[in-house]
Amino acid sequence: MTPVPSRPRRALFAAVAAAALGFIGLAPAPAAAQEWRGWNIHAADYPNGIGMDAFARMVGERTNNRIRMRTFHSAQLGQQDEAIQQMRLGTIDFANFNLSPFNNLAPSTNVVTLPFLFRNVAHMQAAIDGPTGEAIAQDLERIGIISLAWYDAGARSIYTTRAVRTPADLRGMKIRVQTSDLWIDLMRALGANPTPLPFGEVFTSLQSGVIDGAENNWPSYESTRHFEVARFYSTTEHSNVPEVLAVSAQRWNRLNAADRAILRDAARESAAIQRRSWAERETVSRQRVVAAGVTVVEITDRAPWAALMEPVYAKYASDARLAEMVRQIRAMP
Ligand code: GTR
Repeated sequence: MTPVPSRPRRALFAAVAAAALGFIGLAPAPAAAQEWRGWNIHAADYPNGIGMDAFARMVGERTNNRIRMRTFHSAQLGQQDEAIQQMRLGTIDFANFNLSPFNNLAPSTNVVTLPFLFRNVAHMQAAIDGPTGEAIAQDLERIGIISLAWYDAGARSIYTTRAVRTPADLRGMKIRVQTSDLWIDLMRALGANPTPLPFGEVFTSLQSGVIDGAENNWPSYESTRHFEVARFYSTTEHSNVPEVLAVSAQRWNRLNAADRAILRDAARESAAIQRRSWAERETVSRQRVVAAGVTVVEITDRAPWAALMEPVYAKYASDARLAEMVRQIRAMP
């Protein structure tokens, strides 16, 4: 006869059985769980950080935490050029990058960086969400970067330590640019002295007089506090270069189709969140810097600026494939 366990022993039995069931049924299989490291140049409360955190949360929820993503904000894992290299090597798993730092690596990214190409942000979005984006995704895949969605970055304008109203005012001024040949040539064509520097060095370089200005959108100008040292913002709106939410091919190649679909969907949904947050932040950032006493130089006639860009188009958009991409973008309604 099997002895019936006494009361305390029955309770212990039940507890052990429940714990075992709980372990089998609920806890994710430790061997299958992946920890992904994400790179973000901006602070967590910047629209891109909000988008990336939403992406990570959705992927965690939808994979029952088999893929656990953590974003390291504020360039904790290095500056953008280093992060791109790390992503190609597979030591960073996902990231949000501006497309300009890819200009020398992935030719089609030059197209969306080109000055005065897009009429406005809606035009840029329509292009990047369509065939232009597909061409760029193919080029990025060739260098080990898988594009999942496109984030907004608004329009970039020039800001300086003294007022700039015309290209003539820029002559000889040292203006920081991203590390890209196109950006160097663009600034040269405007008559300035281009100075490539990592984003994280712009504030101190402005402060110490190493540079006289830089160029960026309202949210970056405000969040980095560059406005405290470069007090004039000229609304040149010379480039609408967008950004990518991407994962390392090293990781991507090991995912099955179902997980890839989860990541793609979550990335697209995160882009909708980022874009909404972006639109709000642009207004808020502009208000903040104006309240802090920045002089906004409104550039209403961009024709004299655009006219100087001919050599940039000749150099970066003359190749048949890229010229065709430019033609298609211009022909968009
Ligand atoms: C910001 C962009 C960053 C970085 C930065 C820069 O607008 O979001 O990824 O490219 O500009 O100018 O370096």
